[in-house]
Amino acid sequence: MTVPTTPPRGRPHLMGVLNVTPDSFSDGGRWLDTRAAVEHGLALVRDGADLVDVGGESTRPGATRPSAEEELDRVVPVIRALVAQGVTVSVDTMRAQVAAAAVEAGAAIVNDVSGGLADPRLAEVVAGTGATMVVQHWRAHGATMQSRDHLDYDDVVTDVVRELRQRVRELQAAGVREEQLVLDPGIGFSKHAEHNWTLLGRLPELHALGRPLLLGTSRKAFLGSLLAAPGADGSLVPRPPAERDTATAATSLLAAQAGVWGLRVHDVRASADALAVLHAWTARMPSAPSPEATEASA
Ligand code: PMM
Repeated sequence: MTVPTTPPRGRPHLMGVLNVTPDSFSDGGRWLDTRAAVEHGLALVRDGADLVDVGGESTRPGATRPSAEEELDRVVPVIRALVAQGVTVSVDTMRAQVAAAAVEAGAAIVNDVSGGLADPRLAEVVAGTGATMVVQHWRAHGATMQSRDHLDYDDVVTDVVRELRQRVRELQAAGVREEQLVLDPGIGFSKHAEHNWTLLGRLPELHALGRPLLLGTSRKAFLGSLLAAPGADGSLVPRPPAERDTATAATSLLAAQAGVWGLRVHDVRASADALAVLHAWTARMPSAPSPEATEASA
């Protein structure tokens, strides 16, 4: 199943994050039990998620990888149960074996943060199943992604665009159709805060790649450092992940204005609210089509 390139209701797709992991940076361990994970997935949909992204491997800096079996055990039962309830599911995996089992269980999207680099066989799975694939900019696994050689850019936007273009070419050579691809600059993956802000400030250059864009800013460290405040000893302490949702919703609003296809967020409700405000506001601007026309075309 290919997911439409035109987002619903005239706003970006909201992709709710469901990490079935013990160690993700903001919600590790909370949804490790299958039943709790499925309930949380359904709650994300009630909050306004159009897609639920189920992941069994934490990609945070320094994370160690689970085995393929562990990853399968975590994600497949959750995907199957959510699909049975009519949810559009994406699987957040870098492994071909997991992608294949997830699509078999009903996932519509393969969200590979490595863009097909970590496991070259993943492209064959995507080509063979016709699933949508999110191709994220990536340079290395969590253990080394923030090492000095992986943070080396001449110009972060030009370099990310070039590396993503190369991925698209290689995936097409492996049989994936261009229409299957959604691209993602990989906020926080081999990037310092300044790199992340530069990418966000220059999104039109990423749009020039000609494919829909997904962004994952939710609760990430660059927001924590933006909102840092002095601690008891006077040194700056980053805002903790669970207190970054208002800032995340602000990025969602700005990214929607910049025309992205999708937003991957933990707190779906906050971003859905921000997008509702944006829609109500811009629909009444003199240059906008009437709100009724936008709704009719959605
Ligand atoms: N970020 C994380 C995990 N998966 N997928 C895409 N496409 N884009 C992202 O930015 C992204 C991702 C890391 O965040 P998490 O540990 O909170 O899931």
